[in-house]
Amino acid sequence: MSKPLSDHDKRKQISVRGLAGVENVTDLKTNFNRHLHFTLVKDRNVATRRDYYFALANTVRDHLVGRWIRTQQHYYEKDPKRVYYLSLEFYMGRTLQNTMVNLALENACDEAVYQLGLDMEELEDIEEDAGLGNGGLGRLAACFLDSMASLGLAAYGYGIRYEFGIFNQKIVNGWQVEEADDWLRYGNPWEKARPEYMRPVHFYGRTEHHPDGVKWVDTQVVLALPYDTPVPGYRNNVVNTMRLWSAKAPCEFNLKDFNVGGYIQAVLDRNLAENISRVLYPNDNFFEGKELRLKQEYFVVAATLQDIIRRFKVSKFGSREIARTDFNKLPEKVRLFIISSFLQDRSCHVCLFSALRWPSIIYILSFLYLAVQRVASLFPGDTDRMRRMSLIEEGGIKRVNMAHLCIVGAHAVNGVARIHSDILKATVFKDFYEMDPHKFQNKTNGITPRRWLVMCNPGLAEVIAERIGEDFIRDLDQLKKLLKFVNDEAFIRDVAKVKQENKLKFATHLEEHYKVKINPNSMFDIQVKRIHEYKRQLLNCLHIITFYNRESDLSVQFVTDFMLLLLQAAPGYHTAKMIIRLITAIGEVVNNDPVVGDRLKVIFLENYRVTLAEKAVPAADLSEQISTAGTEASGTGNMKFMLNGALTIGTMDGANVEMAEEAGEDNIFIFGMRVEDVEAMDKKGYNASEYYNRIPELKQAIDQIAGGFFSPKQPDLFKDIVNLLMHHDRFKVFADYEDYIKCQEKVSALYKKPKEWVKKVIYNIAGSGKFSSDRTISQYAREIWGVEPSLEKIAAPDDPK
Ligand code: D6G
Repeated sequence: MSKPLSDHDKRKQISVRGLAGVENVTDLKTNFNRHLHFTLVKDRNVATRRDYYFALANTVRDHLVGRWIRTQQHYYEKDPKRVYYLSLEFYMGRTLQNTMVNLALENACDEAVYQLGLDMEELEDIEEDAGLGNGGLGRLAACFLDSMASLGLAAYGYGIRYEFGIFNQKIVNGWQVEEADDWLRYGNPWEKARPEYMRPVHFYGRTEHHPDGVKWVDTQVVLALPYDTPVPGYRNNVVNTMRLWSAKAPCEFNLKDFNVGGYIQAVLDRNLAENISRVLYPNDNFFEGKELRLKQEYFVVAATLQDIIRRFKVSKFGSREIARTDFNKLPEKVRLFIISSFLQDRSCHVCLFSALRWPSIIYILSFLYLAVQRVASLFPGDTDRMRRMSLIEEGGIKRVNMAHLCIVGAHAVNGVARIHSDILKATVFKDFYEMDPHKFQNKTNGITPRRWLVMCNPGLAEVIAERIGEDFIRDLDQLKKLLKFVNDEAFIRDVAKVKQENKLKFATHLEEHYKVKINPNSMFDIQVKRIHEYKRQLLNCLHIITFYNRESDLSVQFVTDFMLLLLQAAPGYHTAKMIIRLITAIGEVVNNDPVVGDRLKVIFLENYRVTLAEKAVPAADLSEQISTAGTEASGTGNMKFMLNGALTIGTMDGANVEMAEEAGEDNIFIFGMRVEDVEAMDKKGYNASEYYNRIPELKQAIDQIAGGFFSPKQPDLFKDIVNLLMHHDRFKVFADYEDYIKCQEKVSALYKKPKEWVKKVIYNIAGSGKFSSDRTISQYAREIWGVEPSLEKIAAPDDPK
C-alpha cells in the first residue's frame, strides 16, 4: 500500500499553485535568509516563528516591488482613465497566500520553506487578518480590488488605516465579549508609509464673508498620512495600490493654546486628532449617526480628493512631466466609485452634520436642486414629490438624507443584485428613478475566484482544472464546461472526495483550535454571517430546536445524521447579543443530550473572520441564506458557498434569485415568501400568534425558549427574544417557519442519496461563473466607468535576485 501523501506533498501536486523550478526555489531560500539576517536582524538560533513569517513575507513582497513600480510607471505613461474606489472598509484578510497565488509562487515558496525545515501552513497562520471591515460590504471591496488588478484597470482603493480593525470576539459563559483587534502590533510587512504624500484635512472653524468670497477660517487641521498596500492581479504583472489614510496631528497641534503647564496637555491632546483613524465602527448594514464616524468619512473623502487632483495635474509623457491645468478633462480621466448597500433599514441614511460647517452648503445644494434644477420644471406643482425628494428631511431636527445626496451627485446608481435594483427603483428611489431612469442600473455582486476557490479550496480547483484546464480562474464562466461531467462517475467521485477531505480538515481544525469534536461524516449545515434580525438567525434556531425535538423523540425515525455550525460575530446591539446567547444555550442542551449523541451538534464558533471563512466555506454541505425576501441586497457569502460545492437553502432574496437561475431551480432549496408575499402581508398585517397557535412544533419550540428549557438557571433569560418574535417581528420569522422546515426535510432526504447530492453540487459549481467579481467589475468598467478591462499581461520586470 502506498504511503498517504503529507500535506506538503499534496500541495506540491497541485498545478494551479504555480511551478517550483529549482532555480526559483534556490533564489527564494537565499532571499529568505537575507531577510532574516538583514531585515529581521536574527539568526536561526534565535529566530521565532513570527520572524520566519516576516522573512517569508518580505521575500514574497520582493516579487511585488518591481511589478508595482512598473505598473504605476505604466499608468503615468499611458495616462488612462483611473478608477477610484472610496470605501470605509476594505476587508482584506491575509495577504501572504493571496500574493503567492497571484504571482504563481505558491509551489516554489512551499518547496523553499520545506527545504528550510519550516512548515508553510504554520507560517501562514501567524499572519494577522487585515480586519478592516465588518462583513459583506468590506469583503466586496477587497474582492473588487483583486478583480480590478486582474483585469488590468488603473484602479485604486482609498480608505482608512484603522489602528484597530473589527473586534476580536470571545464567547464567555455563552455571551459575546469584544476585545480590541491590535493587528498592527507586530508591524505590517505589506504596507509602505508615504509621508511625502501627506495631506491636510480641515475640521470645524467658522466662515467669514469677504468681498472676494467666503473664507473658512480657524479650522482644526488633521494630517492624512497615506500607507500604500500592493494589490496584485492574477498572473498579469499588474500591481495596483490600496492607499489607506492614517490621522496624524500636525506638529503645532494645540500648541498655540498652551500656557504654563499646557505643553504636556497639548501634546497629549494630539490623540484627539489621531483618534479619527483609531477604530473601525463595528456596524454591519447599519448606520450609526456618530460624530467620529462622520469625521472618518469626511477625512477619507477630503484626503483622497486632494490626492486624486494631485495625480490628475501631473501627467507624464515619456520622461517629461506635464502639469495639467484643464479641469474640464477631469471626467475623462477620473471615475469615483462608492458602494453602500443598505436595504433592510430604510431609515439608516440620516446623519448629523454638526462637526463640519456643512449645513449651509447642503441647504444651498438642496435649494439649487429642488428650486432651480429639474424637479420643479418636470413636475410642476407637485409639492409632495418635491418634499419626498428633498435632500433635507423634514422634522424637528433637520437631517441630511445621504442616499438622496448620493443620487443627486452621482452619474450612475446601481443595486447589487437584480432584485435589489428592481426594489430600489420601485420603492425608496422611485421618484428619482421616474425623473432619471437612465441613471439606474444593476450590477450583481461577485467574489474573486482567486481567494474563494484557488486559495481556499485548492483540491477542488485542481479537480476542475484536470477536466477543463486552468482558464476558469480568470474566466469563471468556463465552469459551464463542467456540465458535461454531471454524470461522469469519476468526476462525481472526485468532487465528493475533495469535499470529504475539506470536512475532515475543518473538523481537525475545530478540534485543535476550539476543542470541539464533530463527526466529519455528518452534514455540515452552515450559516455564517453577521447577526442581524433580517438575516434571521432566529429562524435557524427554530429549525435546530425542531429537529432536536424530533431527534430526541425515539419513536420518530431519524431524518439524517446532521450537524450544524453557526459562526458569527455581532455588533454591540442587544438583540444580536441575545441571539448569540440563545444559540450557545441551545448548543449547551443539544450537545450534551446523550439521547441525541453526535447526531446533532450545534456549534457557535467565536471570532468569525475572513480566514475562518476560508476554512469553513470549502467544508460546507449546506449554506443557509434565509433572510426575509426583500431585505438582503445581494449577499456574497451565498456565492462563496455555491462556488465551493455547497447546496443552498434560501429565500428568493438578493443574489439567491440569480443563483437559482444559474444552477437551475431544481438544484437549490428555495422556500418561503417572495417579495410580493411579504408586501401583501405588510398590507394585511402580520400576526405571529396565528402561526404559533396553528403549528404545534413551532409552539413547542417557542414555549421551550420562553419556559427556560435552554436556560434552566434563568428561565426568563430569553423573554425579550420571545417578545420580539411574538409581537414586534418586522422580519416575519414565523410566516416562513413551516415552509423552511419542510424544505429542510427535503434537504435531509437528498443528503441520504450521496450521488444525487453531488450531481446537484456539480450543477451549482458549473452555474457559479456569473458570480465572479471579474464579471461584476467588467460590467462596471464598460457600462459605467467607460474603461475597457483586459486580460493582457503587462511586461514583467526582472524578479529579485
Ligand atoms: C505606490 C507605488 C509606488 C508609487 C506610489 C505613488 O506606493 O511605486 O510611486 O504609489 O504613486 P502616485 O500616488 O504618485 O500615483
